[in-house]
Amino acid sequence: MLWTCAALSLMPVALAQHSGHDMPGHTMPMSMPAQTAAPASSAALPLRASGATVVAVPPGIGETSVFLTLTNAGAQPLKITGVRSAVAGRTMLMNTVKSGAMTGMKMAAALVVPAHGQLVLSATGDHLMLLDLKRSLKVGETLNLRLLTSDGRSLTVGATVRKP
Ligand SMILES: [Cu+2]
Repeated sequence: MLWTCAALSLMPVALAQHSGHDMPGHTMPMSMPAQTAAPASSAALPLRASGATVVAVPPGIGETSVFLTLTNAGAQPLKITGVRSAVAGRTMLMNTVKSGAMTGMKMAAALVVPAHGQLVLSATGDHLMLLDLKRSLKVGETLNLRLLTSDGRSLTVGATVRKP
């Protein structure tokens, strides 16, 4: 099933819609609780993040979207299988999908950064979501996000809270 995601919408009420969509996908339990990350390998990921942005939402809104560009300098594709943040009780990876005239989003098990390539997470495409926010986010503050890969490694990214 598809549902709308205000982060993807061109409408000015985007944020209110985003926060309001308590659709089934958003209430599903995540595959891993935040406390149990896979043991990290010592080898650094050949992965670089840029432009990491957490969309600012009004106080009391419990969820938001994350956009960034990931560049993989390695010869193997890298699968992002999760994201962790101290400010979010739950997180999701989202695919943007089109069904006829409708654009919506659905949960993804993984997002792939191609070998020697980029994965662009944006307001008009695939993205990450932070849910069950534990506090209000301040515009301009930097939040640490930990991106988990399928091989048990992780990349910590500083993401700035910005107005859309
Ligand atoms: Cu979304």
